[in-house]
Amino acid sequence: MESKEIKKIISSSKNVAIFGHAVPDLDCFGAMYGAKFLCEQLGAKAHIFSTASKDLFLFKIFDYNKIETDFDESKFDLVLIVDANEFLRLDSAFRDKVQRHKNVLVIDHHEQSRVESGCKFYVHSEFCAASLIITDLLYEYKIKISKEVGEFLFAGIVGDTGRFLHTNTDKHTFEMVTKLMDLGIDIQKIYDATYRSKTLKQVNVQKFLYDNMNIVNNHACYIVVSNKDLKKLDARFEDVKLFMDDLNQINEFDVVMVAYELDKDEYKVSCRSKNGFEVNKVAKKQGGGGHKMAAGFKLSGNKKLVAGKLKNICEEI
Ligand SMILES: [Mn+2]
Repeated sequence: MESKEIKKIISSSKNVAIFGHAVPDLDCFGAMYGAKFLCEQLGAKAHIFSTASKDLFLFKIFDYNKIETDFDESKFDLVLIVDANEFLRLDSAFRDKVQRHKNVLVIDHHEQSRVESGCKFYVHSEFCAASLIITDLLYEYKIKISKEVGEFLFAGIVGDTGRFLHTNTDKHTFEMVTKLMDLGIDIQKIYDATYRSKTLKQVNVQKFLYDNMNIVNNHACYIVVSNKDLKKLDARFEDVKLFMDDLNQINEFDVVMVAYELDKDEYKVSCRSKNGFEVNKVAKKQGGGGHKMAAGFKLSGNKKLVAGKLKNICEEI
């Protein structure tokens, strides 16, 4: 699909419902808030739907009051999914209703492992962030970006590039970030909220992760965090996710996998890799997906069983 078609689709819509993936991150929120602005500038009303809890660090940047949880699909003539391209990646609270909708547009930067029928796709995996795709569209349509939205988009790009560290960072990333800087955005505000707000409780989670590393063949690491562990640490899985990039920075590891219990005996495994190891291939084999160096999948079973499965997966890498 061409970028000008997106403009046509949104301009001819009255009410747009915007969704991102489950367990939203900076890029997901950056893209959702940026997409809301894009829709409004093209004359459509837009609503963001998410079940994210209010006390996440994300809401030091994004306005919590702008998100809604009660989705009535009959009120919307367009559903816009950003930063995800499969229904399976959506929050289960909305998945069925979104899937039933007749008019679904997807704007994303993840590689497509399956193509949902009936949806219109604008998927470009060469982009480091969904927020960068939205930034590009805004510039292409010559829409003047507000300082606030510029900060949202910058936050999304910073999030998915790990502060311009990951290999997805390219010349285009910096070109567009320079344009966003011209809007007078406050980048320190974003960095303070994101990287200078670690609590002592979160440091205990970090300590737990370092104390519970299982190293396979001297190059792959897996860690399993059960709900019981989280309770003991008085923490949530979001606190675990904060340290994925830290673990990936350890020299000896090519691959890092951290499993955390989302529901009883249902684990989400977040993966990171470097040195040319492509973790999305591993994730795909397990029914998951993602990017080459950052991907995820699900495993079921108790802590011991999940640890055994992860050990086997790591041995094959
Ligand atoms: Mn993303």
